[in-house]
Amino acid sequence: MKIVTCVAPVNIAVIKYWGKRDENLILPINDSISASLSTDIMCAKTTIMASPLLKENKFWLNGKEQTFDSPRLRNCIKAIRARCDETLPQCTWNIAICSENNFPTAAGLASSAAGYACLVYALAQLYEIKGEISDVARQGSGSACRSIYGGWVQWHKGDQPTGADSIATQIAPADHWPEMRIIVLVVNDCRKKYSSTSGMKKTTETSTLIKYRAENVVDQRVKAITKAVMDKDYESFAEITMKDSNQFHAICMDTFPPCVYMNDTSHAIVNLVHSYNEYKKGQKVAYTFDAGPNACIYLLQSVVEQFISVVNHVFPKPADIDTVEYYRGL
Ligand code: 2P0
Repeated sequence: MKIVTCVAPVNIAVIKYWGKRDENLILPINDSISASLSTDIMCAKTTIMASPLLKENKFWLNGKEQTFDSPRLRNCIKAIRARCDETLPQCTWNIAICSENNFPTAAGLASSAAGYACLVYALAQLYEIKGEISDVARQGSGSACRSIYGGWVQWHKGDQPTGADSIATQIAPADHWPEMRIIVLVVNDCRKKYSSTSGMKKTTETSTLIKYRAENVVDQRVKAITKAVMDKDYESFAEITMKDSNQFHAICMDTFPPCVYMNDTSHAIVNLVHSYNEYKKGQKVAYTFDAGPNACIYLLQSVVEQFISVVNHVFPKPADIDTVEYYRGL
């Protein structure tokens, strides 16, 4: 019998992934960039047991048994097994997978990213695989390839039809910018109305703006934000982050029928951030929203205390926002 346990981080994109050029291999139409959060607050944890005594493969997610026939799960296992030394005994044994997230699943907090990254990393440990695995995590969920690494991470869209070059690389480790913090303002922790997968499919089928973004906007933003991260230039970083979030949601609105992920509270947070930045005479706080209403706020440690007190003043508990849930360095 062999047992492995791994944890993987949640990542929050600052240049968004939205739209695939290949649905099966999960190949994106543009590069994306994210930061991975520290795993001691928000993470996925997966334990896998391989044993000759197991009669069949088993999978539990957050304590609930799941079927083993999800094509994405099967693709990940198949791709990892293709890289393993078949003479290892565990290659012939059935496996039991137990995964859990310590944060709301499918509330736009990248649960599938951390979950698949963790699963693929744990499988790689189980089958003693060395080398690149972000391309396998990508086949579980696109954004999962970025959660294979800590710190600042770029997912390169790649050019090859096989997806071999559609991988993630680390731009800088977490300790490169130790003052950076992320606050997640949990507006709503229900499951989202439409999944990212179906939303982005509808976008690529119906939006004209998405093509403009992929061809004319993203590459230049990737270069500029990479430079901002490397130079620790917060103001440039903040402006690009907010503009990219806004463009992503504009494209969601350009989808037909539209994918509406942000709600009135989300927009109130946007207004609050801009008012705060105007008062401070510079970009001191940056929001970004994924496929849900929750706000992720990137800011420097020196601003955290004041900004949280402003949030608590404007959204007193227990009003629209449940609470300021987490804040943490990368
Ligand atoms: C991102 N999102 O870059 C963007 C921003 C949501 C909004 O990556 O179909 O769950 O599994 O590849 O990875 C969500 O997309 O979609 C996502 P699939 P995934 O973080």
